[in-house]
Amino acid sequence: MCDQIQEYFDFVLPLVKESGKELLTAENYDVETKGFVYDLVTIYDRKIEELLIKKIKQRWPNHKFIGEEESEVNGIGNLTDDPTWIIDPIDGTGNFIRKLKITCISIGLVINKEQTLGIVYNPFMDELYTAIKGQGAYLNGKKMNTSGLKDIGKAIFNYEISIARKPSYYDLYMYRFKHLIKTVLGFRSLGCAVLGLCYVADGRLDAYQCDGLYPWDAAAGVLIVREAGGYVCDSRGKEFNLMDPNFLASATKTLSDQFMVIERKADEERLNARNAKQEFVP
Ligand code: 2AM
Ligand code: CA
Ligand code: CA
Ligand code: CA
Repeated sequence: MCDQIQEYFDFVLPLVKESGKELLTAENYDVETKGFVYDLVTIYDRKIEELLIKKIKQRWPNHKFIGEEESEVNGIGNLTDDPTWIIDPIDGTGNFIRKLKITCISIGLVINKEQTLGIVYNPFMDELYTAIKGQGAYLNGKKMNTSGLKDIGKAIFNYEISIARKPSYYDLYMYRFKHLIKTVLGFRSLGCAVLGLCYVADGRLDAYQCDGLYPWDAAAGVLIVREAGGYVCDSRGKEFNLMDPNFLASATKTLSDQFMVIERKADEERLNARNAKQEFVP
């Protein structure tokens, strides 16, 4: 099994790197929206995903795929026990369009519903994050570890605040923000879910949280955080679910528990406010 996963890894890695290099010279392309004004897509998102799927399918015709752009057409299928590649051809499309160099290509492989490998490449910084389950996580070939932080008061915390644009997430995000801004050392919002996770893995960030995402936003990155010694749970402190990805990824379990204490207070306040509103009959 190990040799087989290594074979998958060795096949896909150059495809990801070549696709990444193409982004470096991208100019004069159209930007479309996919239903919401903030949900952007370019020819590069589509081309990269198509290429990865085509090449892997040629080599392993039985493999399955869950990709952001093909899901627009086919929907997100159920995750089976078959080897399934989960692809975000460009994560941080908004950053890419504005030449903000926090953007990457992300691919993860899930077998028997277990995350087995993750490859993430940011061509603009020439940073390659990789992990194979049980073998650690690497940045450009060098073993990575999280910061190991255990004190929320010293944490640099990344929170994907732009998700609060979705009306169903607005209150949740605002209450959490209100409580956490007074607690953590620093707040960031990078606009790239996958690199947010990778930066927890390499210790640039201490924690990263996001709700309302999709499998491709989390597949490779969550494995990379775990292989770097980090702790990942869902946004309520329960087990992370790849097919309904909301998560808190932290340098340590101790840090994660500290976040959960604050967030439970925020949630309580939010629910009380909602109940009070509902009870008010003018
Ligand atoms: P994307 O760039 O692949 O779309 C901030 O926008 C982060 O949230 C990005 O990682 C982005 O991924 C992700 N995201 C997930 N769903 C989104 C949505 N509906 N609109 C914008 N960003 C979304
Ligand atoms: Ca997108
Ligand atoms: Ca994404
Ligand atoms: Ca994307």
